[in-house]
Amino acid sequence: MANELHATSIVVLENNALNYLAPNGISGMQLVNGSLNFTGSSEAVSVFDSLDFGSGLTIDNPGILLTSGDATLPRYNGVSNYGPSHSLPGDTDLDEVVQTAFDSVNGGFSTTTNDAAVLEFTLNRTNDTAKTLAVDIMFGSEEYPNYIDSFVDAGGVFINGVNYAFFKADPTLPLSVTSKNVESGSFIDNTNDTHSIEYNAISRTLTLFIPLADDQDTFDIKLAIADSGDHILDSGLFVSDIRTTTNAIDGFYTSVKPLGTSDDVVSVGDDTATYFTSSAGLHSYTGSTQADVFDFTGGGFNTIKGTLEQINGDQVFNFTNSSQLAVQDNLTADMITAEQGSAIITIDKGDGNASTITFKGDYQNQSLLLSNNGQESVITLYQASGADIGQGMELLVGANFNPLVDKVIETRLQTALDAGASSMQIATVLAYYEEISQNEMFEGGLNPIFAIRDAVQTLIDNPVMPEGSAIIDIVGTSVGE
Ligand SMILES: [Ca+2]
Ligand SMILES: [Ca+2]
Ligand SMILES: [Ca+2]
Ligand SMILES: [Ca+2]
Repeated sequence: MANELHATSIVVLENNALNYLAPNGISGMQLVNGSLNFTGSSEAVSVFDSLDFGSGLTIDNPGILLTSGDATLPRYNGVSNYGPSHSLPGDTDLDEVVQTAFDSVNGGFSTTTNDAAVLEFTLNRTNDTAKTLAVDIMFGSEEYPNYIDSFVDAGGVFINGVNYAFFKADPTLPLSVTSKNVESGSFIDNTNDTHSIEYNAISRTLTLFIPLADDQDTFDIKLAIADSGDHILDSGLFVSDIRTTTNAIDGFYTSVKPLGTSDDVVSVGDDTATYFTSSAGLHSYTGSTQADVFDFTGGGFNTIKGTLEQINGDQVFNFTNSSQLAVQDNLTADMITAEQGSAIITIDKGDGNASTITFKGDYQNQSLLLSNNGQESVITLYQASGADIGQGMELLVGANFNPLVDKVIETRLQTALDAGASSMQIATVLAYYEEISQNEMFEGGLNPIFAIRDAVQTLIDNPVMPEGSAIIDIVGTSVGE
């Protein structure tokens, strides 16, 4: 059942772990028969279908929780020191992780681990299109806040013996309760029982992308967690949705997603590489100064907002007519070049700091449209397709303010569509509609029907291509993946 942690036996786990970690299989990969092996106490592992810790902290897919103690722990923070001893040994790979975490802070505490829970298996690559292994993880701990830098329990995700699980893709920030991790904002405080889990602090969901070496086809996966210094106060590693991607992305990203239907989604730190996902609605996303990923395959109307520094190195998946890039700068067409091979957009103001952002995919026969209001320069795809506009209408009409209003909107939008309004223009009306439909009292006697009618009329009266805008061709012939 959803939102529950279920006990499991080691026998069942060793037969079924992949049914939780990858219920639909792992594309391009095959589990090596008999390779699944669990080491640890049976109490230290549980399975789940999905988890919701409140305030947007969710794990949406099935997965496995590995802990250094009890994996069916309470779903509230009842005590500050939860976690049994199993008097079991640690793990040598995790010893190394703890030593790394302790690097400059070891105050004489032990750097050996105890009560390890380790799940291992081997995957064979059966299709070269599998370029990257991706996995969602979350780390929680009782060692926060009283034992920061002293009893630094540790978690790891190892591929062929190499740990890839770091906050901010920084090898000095492994999954552990160190002051560096706390100061970097990697933990969310739960000491006031804000989130429905016993751990005193948890991370956000982190998405790890591990590049799969071209010259290898066998990959040993090891998921592990352990206490350090003693055997008590649990830490836990939630693992979910192991999959491959055909895109060669690598790195460790903090995952951020919209929670409502019109959110301003921001990276959790200015320098935290972030993996943004989208959902239905009208959202903006502000990335970090690191190379972020914007994955809009979840739909919606999506605006990437950022300075040239913030967008540099970023990658966008599914940038469509429902997407726009709003650069917080005063750009002219002569500063922008766009090349095929995905759409690789380079912005160079001539100050020696060129910025590049890539729209992944096939952008043959497409052009970009630049609009500039002096402070903000917006880049969209030039041609809006009827399908996207139709989707916008559906969203708008589906808001169900009341049947009469919906009918008026439908008619007006059809007129706008016939007049060639772009999907972003439709989205602007949508935002306006949502805003006023959320107000119970319409200030100044504003009638929503007439307001919407006027807004749509404005769309119809305005040319599709705003004055002062410019078209930028995406030059070259190569096609991106
Ligand atoms: Ca607790
Ligand atoms: Ca323990
Ligand atoms: Ca511990
Ligand atoms: Ca960035």
